[in-house]
Amino acid sequence: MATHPAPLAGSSGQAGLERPVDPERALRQHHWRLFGPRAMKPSTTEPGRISEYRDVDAATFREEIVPGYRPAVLRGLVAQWPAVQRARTSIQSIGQYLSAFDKGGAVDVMMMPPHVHGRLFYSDDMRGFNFSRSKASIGEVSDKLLRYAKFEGRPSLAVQSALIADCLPGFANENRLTILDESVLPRIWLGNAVTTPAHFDESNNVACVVSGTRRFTLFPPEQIANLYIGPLGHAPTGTPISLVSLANPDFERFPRFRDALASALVAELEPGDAIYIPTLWWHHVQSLAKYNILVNYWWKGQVGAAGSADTALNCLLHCLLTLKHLPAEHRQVWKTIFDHYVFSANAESVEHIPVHVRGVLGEISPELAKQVKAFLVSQLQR
Ligand SMILES: O=C(O)CCC(=O)C(=O)O
Repeated sequence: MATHPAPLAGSSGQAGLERPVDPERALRQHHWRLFGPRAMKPSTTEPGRISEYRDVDAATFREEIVPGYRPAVLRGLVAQWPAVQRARTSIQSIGQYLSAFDKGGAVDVMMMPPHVHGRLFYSDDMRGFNFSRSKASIGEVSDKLLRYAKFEGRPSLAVQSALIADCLPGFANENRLTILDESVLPRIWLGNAVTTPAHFDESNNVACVVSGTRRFTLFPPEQIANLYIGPLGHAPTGTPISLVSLANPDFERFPRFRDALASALVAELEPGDAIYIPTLWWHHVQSLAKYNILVNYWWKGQVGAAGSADTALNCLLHCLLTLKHLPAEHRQVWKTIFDHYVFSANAESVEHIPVHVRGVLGEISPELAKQVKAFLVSQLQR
C-alpha cells in the first residue's frame, strides 16, 4: 500500500469526528424502528424515494415538475454531455478533459484531514470549521484528486459552487442544459468523498452528476424544527446547516431527528443523472467516489431564468433583530400585519389605495426597488 499523500497547503482547523456509516442503511434502520418490517421491503412504493423521470424536456420540466414543488430525479438528463462520456471512460480521462479548459482561474478549495471522513462541519468548539481553505485552479485540484485516488486514508478536498464561466471558460458551450434558460449560469463542485450537511438554498436547483456517485437525502421545508439547524450567520457552507450527523445520529441529543428521518427522501445519482431540488428544501449531499464532479444551476423567480440576488434570509435576520424581543402580544400583532401585507396578501388588501400612491404595496418597479433599498441602507446605518 502506498504512503499517505501530502496535504494541500493551508492552515488546518480543529477537526470533528465522524464514523463512516452508510446513511441509507442508517435511514432504513430508522424506518424499521419507526414503521416495522414493511418499511424495509424494497418496492416501488417504498417510502423515501424521490419521483423519477427519464427523457425530460423543457416543457415537462417547467409545466409539470417545477409547479409541483417536489424534488424529482431526472435520469439521464445530461448523459450525452462530452464530460459525462469522458467520466464514464475513466477518472484520468475526465481529469484531462477538465484541465483542457483551465486557464488558471483560482477557486476556493476546502481541505479536511482524513479522520473527519469528509464531513464539512464546525470545529469542536463551533467557533471555526473543521477544514482549511486555500486557492488553486480546477486543473490543480483535479490533478491532486487523481493522485489522492491512489491512496487510502487521504485528506478530503472540495471545490464548491465555483462559477464555470470563470474557472473553466468554454466548458459550458460543450455541455449544455436544455431545460433551463442560458442565463442560468452553471457552477462546478469537484472533490473526493465529501459530505455537505443538510441545508437549504434560496434558489431552485438542477444538479447534474458528471463523475462519481452522489447520494441526496432531502427533507421537506417544514422539517426545520426536527433538523436542529445551527447558527444562522456562521455556517461551513454559507447557509445554515443541520447539526445532526446523518451517518451517525445522536438521538439522545437530537431526538426529533427521528421524525425528520421518517420524511426523508433519498436518491443516488450516477454520471448523466440530475436532480431537481426546489428552493428551501433541505438537502444533505454525499459524494461517494474518489473523484466526483457535479455541475449545478441555481435560479430564482421565473422558471428556468436567472433571477435577482435578493435574499429572504437577510429579512429573517432583520426580523430577529427587531421583532423577536418584543413582548409576545406585540409580536402577535406583527404576525397579523405580516400576514396581511406579505404572507396572505391579496388584491383586496390594497384596492382602497389609489394605484399611483400604492408604493411598495403595489407593483414594485426596478426603480422603486432601488429607492427602497437605498432607504433601508440609510435606516440600518443609524
Ligand atoms: O454536492 C454537494 O456536496 C452539495 C450540492 C448542493 O448543496 C447544491 O447543489 O445546492
